[in-house]
Amino acid sequence: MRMGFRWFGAADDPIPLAHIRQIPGVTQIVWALFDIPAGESWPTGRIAAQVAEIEAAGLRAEVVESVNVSDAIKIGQPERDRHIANYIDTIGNLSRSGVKVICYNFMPVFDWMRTDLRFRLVDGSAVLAYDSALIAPSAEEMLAQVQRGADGFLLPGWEPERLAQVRSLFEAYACVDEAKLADNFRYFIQAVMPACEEYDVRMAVHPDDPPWPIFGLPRIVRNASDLRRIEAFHDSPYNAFTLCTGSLGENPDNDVPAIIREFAGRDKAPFIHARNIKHTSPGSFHEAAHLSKEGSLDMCEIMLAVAQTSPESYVRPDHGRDIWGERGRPGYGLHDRALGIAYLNGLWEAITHG
Ligand SMILES: [Mn+2]
Repeated sequence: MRMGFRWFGAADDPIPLAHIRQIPGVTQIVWALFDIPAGESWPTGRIAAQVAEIEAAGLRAEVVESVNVSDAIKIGQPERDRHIANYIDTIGNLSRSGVKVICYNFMPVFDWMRTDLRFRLVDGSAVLAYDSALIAPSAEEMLAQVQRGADGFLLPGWEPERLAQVRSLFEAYACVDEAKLADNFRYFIQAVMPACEEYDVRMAVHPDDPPWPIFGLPRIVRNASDLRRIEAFHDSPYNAFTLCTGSLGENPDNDVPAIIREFAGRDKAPFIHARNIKHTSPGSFHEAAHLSKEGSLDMCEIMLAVAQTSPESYVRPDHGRDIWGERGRPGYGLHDRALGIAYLNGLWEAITHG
């Protein structure tokens, strides 16, 4: 297990690299250049500067999350070929700075959805929550609701300039059903795979969050059978998955340890997001501390599956709670993610101890 921590860059993340370096076992920063719009190429100089900053702090920068896939690629618009050429450029540029894994998603319009970014647990901590009864009647209202809850932080996947056009985005997706989205996904994967294989950079698609359709938009990365379909686009370790235990686990029908065993067992899981969630009612959940008994997922069984099938995978805690008075970017504070890492380290040591 190579433990990482997601970081939003010195200008936009209140957590200094020096503090992350002090969390036992963390060797990797999971990073991105958040200001570059989807569809554009990431310049070599910008990449090298960011990697140098991370390495100067005594950490490594082998996992990027995310290089976003443009809506034109997802929709299948004419400019997709230019965007794919830029994506291929980015793959080559990242490889020259030592990047090994690119996490991305193939969700239309919304990268992820919650109805409450500060849901209070009984212990006074705050977490991200999704209550199907609280989904706003329109995407615009939902968007406003989420942005109000973000306290001015830029949320990954919720770039305001893109979402300002949410209505026209919905219109553009009107002709994209599940089959069309899957066709466009296949087209993208088959186009980038030669570069991934040449440059030794693995694509790792993140599951849909939540793993069911929202606002009538199709979702095609929801469960094991969806992952098998994506795997068949191009069967190679370079066409792989970010197995996010929380996103997959939000649907109680998904057996998360079994999914890890299946796909990591075929060397298709270079990156794991470890997160616990608690099911509340059908279609609803809130996030939880990493400890198994605080949520609905068996985190020990999950780490055992990783240890037995893919012990070299990159792992990061996913979202954490807001605790101890910290008021950070929702889900991405320091304290509870550090606690999550300490717990995952403990599970790992117990599981792998000779
Ligand atoms: Mn995740």
